Amino acid sequence: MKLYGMQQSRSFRCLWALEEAGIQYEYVPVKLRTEAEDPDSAQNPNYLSMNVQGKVPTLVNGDLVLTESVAILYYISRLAPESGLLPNASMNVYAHLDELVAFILAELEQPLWSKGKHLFALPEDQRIPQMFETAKFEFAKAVNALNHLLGDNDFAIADAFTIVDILLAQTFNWAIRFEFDVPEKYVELRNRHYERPSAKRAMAVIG
Ligand SMILES: N[C@@H](CCC(=O)N[C@@H](CS)C(=O)NCC(=O)O)C(=O)O
Repeated sequence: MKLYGMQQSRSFRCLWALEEAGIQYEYVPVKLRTEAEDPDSAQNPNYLSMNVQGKVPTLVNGDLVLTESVAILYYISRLAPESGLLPNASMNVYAHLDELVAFILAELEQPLWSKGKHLFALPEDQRIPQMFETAKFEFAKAVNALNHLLGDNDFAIADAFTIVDILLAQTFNWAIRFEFDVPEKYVELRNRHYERPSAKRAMAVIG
C-alpha cells in the first residue's frame, strides 16, 4: 500500500491512522505547486492520473485508488478492525461518530481551509484577504457548537481512541498553526493525542 502525501497537510491524518492500525505502507512525498515536468509534482501526469485534482493525500492499494482523506481513514480502520479506530458499537454510537466526522469537515475545518486557500492555495488574483476575519468568526461558531457535541471524556466516542480523535487533534493543530483562537481545552486535546506513539511515528515519517 502506498500513501502519497506532503508535510503539514491532511496526509498526516492518514499516516497517523496507518501507524495506529499497524499496517505496512510506503510513504511517497509529493510536491505541490511545482512544474508538471518534476516527477514528484502533484501536477505530473502520472500523479494526476491517480488524483485528478493534483491534491494530497492519495492512497493506492492494488487497484484501489482513494483521494479523500476521510475515505482513507474509514478504509484503514476497516482493514484493521482490531485497531478500534472504528469502534464495535451500537447504531446510535455510530450515528454520533458519523455526525462528528461530518461536523469536523463541514464546520470546523472549513474556515481553516478557506483561510489557507485565500492565503496561498488559490491563484493570486482569486484571493480575498478580507475573508480572514469571516473565517475567524465561523471557526469560533463551530468551536462553540463542538462544545455541545462533545462530552467531557478523554475520547470523542465511547472510551477509546477513534478516527474522530485523529480528526479533532489534527484540525486543532491546523487551527493553532493558522493562528485561530483555540480554547485551552482543545490545545490540551491536541497535545494529549499528539503524545501517542503512533502520532510521533507518523510525524517522523512525514518530516
Ligand atoms: N477533501 C480533500 C482535500 C484535499 C486537499 O485539499 N489537500 C490539500 C492539502 S491539505 C491540497 O492538496 N491542496 C493543493 C491545492 O489546493 O493546490 C481531502 O480531505 O483529502
